[in-house]
Amino acid sequence: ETISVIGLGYIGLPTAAVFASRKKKVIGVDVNQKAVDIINRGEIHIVEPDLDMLVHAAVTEGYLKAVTTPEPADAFLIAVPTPFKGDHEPDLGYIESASNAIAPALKKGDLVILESTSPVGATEQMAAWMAGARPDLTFPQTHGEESDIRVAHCPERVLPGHVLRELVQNDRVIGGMTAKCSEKAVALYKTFVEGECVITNARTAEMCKLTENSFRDVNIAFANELSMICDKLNINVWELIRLANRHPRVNILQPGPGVGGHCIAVDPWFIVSKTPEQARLIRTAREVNDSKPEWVIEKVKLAIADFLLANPHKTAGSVVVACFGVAFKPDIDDLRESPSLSIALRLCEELVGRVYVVEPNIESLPEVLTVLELKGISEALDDADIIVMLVDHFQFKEIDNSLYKGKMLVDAKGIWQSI
Ligand code: SAJ
Repeated sequence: ETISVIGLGYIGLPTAAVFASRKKKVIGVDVNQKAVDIINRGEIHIVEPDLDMLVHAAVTEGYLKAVTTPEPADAFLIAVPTPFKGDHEPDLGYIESASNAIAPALKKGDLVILESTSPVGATEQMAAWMAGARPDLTFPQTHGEESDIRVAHCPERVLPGHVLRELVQNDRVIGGMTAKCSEKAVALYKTFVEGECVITNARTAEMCKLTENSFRDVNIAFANELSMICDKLNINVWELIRLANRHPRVNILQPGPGVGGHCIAVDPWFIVSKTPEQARLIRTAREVNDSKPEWVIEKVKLAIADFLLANPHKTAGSVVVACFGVAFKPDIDDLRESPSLSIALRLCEELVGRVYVVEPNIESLPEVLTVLELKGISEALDDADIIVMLVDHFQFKEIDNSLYKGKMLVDAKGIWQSI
């Protein structure tokens, strides 16, 4: 049995490597020739703990190879990006290209699984694209249980930074277009999934993944809204949340500088775009979370004004602002869609003084970010007039309070509980 994984990114590559580690023959497909070359050397082009070892072993033992054009296989897993276009409309362009790319390689009896997080209806659309490209084969939308090709949606739900563990241990939602499609998909995932494989239909599986991330987004928005309310009312939101969470049925999440990453800030829009009139709370939660970076920037500007008032010998141009943390969440090096990074960049653009960033999880900034000055913790503590705490990395929690003396603090994560 050969498994082909289309899209060798943050989900596809770990999935391909885990199948290969179970001694399955895996063909990874990616349009990016550079990524393909790196993988075929037994190396990786993304950051995920332990993935390098797994890929290295899989490639050297001959279970995993990467190519740019799909080859015949028994199961095809599609793990390509599903971004949104300008007006928060999902862009299924990558799924369409992947469907058209695998179509020539399909044969009777094959299983095609969509893993990408997708708006409701995307799996049926994918099957329609494949059917259009291969009129000689039958698909579930027209031939039900008798179809030549089986199609299912099995969304991934792994947490970046813990992908290899969660791939194996999490329960998996399996949404076949028919019962046989689901059965075939369960048999495939059982190769490595130790969690339960729970069967449903494709549309419910699509909505399930969107629901999970929207649930988290709405809950984070609640915490972020509380932080802005408490600021107006002169109440410490961190203490407030700690107290409220002592209630046995209350469990409020933590406010922050906004919501980052490539899932939680995107997926709720897939629900909103399908049902704009009904999805009022989900849309508002997105707007609340998206407004938080701007709110933090205003706080920094107020802090600078206060600092200049208290230090009349200083000029705006000589003020040093240090942003602590630019990753999208604690204890990772992932800068993608990071609200703290966007705050640092905006400050850099708008302020006349200097902007330092402190990010213990990276050694150097990517070239596009070199407008920012990357500094170590102690240098930033020495030089900064204003400290903006944006990510609760463990290294920042360990900093001794006395080292902040005389600085203006803007704390979006409650490390010093100042805002
Ligand atoms: N955040 C807060 N306050 C909190 C928790 C998180 O502000 O109390 C922020 C984080 O700082 C970050 C953002 O939310 O900017 C998202 O972080 P996260 O840890 O909640 O989630 P992700 O994006 O790393 O991964 C999520 C997970 N989904 C859920 O927990 C429901 C993961 O299981 C999914 O697989 C992943 O999205 C995905 O790929 O969809």
